[in-house]
Amino acid sequence: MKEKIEELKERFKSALALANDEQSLDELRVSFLGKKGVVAELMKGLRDVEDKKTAGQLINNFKTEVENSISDCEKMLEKARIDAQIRGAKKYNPTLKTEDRSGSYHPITLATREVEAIFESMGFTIEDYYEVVDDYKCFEALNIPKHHPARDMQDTYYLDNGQLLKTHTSAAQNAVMRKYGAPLRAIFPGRCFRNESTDACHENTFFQMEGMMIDENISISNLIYFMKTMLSLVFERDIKVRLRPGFFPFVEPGFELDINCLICGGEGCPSCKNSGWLELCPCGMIHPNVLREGGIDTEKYTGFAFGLGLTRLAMMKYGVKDIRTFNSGNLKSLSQFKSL
Ligand code: FA5
Repeated sequence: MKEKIEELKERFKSALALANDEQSLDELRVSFLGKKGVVAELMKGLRDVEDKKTAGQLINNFKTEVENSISDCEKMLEKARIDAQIRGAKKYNPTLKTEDRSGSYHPITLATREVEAIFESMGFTIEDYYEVVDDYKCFEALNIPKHHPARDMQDTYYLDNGQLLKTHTSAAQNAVMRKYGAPLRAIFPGRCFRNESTDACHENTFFQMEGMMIDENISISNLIYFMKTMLSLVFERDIKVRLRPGFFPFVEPGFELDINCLICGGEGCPSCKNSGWLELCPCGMIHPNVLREGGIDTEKYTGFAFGLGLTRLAMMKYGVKDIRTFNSGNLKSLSQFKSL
């Protein structure tokens, strides 16, 4: 039995060296670990062996070795796939020099237009809204009364007359509900402002795109469908996303939708605060208080809303490592997006 297993080990090693994609690795797994595979045959053969205990141990060790090698190889293939995706993405090059002085669209404009076209094709209207709003629109209409702790998350810049620079595109939710009533499907991109320290993934001035869909029988399945469709069309490839519970007073339930950082492939870097994940698009089912405040009949209608971080999306899409590049006004950097 010992010699036989040694021989099988050699056979497995040679076959593993040739398995350079998921399909061949799967075939190898079936041929060694499947119901009618090599290990199963060895187990059957135990019947005719005298020292069953020793032979059984040898077979089990061999099985564990095969399982571990296949799992290691799987991880390597997955890493190689992600690396290739990152290398293949259109990359921003901070050292590129250009003599061309003609104008070009800002990458945020390009990303905004692309996402707008995607939602327009799914029946959403595109709305514009103010940058200076009042406390009611930014907070109170969104179920965030004065002195609610959720306000601490979104400090902003206040004008002498009590108005403020909007902290999120959700500030337009109430106006859009009042404009159209239900049913509605709308997106509204806009510039947002927050009084907070900047780093590679935080700016004090950045863009979001809000989306809302209100109709009869709208559920979380609709929300997930639209989020998945949007992300696969924007990135044109499969990307890893994770959905986790998130608290926002204007949705119930609420979720954080993160994407695997495309700058480092999930290993952790300054662009994702070393977590491997980037918060991109919080979302959830619109809270009944918010619907009621917008004049919507909550007995009949439900809806979802999301707040896509457009500037972060542009970072990931174009491989820009530091969000502050976008507001830098550096023509050498920004003119690279001309050809897109
Ligand atoms: C909000 O602003 C909520 N209004 C989003 C929302 C809408 C939730 C509708 C539920 C329903 P948050 O503060 O997490 O949530 O910001 C949303 C996204 O904007 C973040 O995931 C991130 O991608 C982006 N963002 C937030 N702050 C910054 C910042 N300082 N710099 C760059 N992007 C930011």
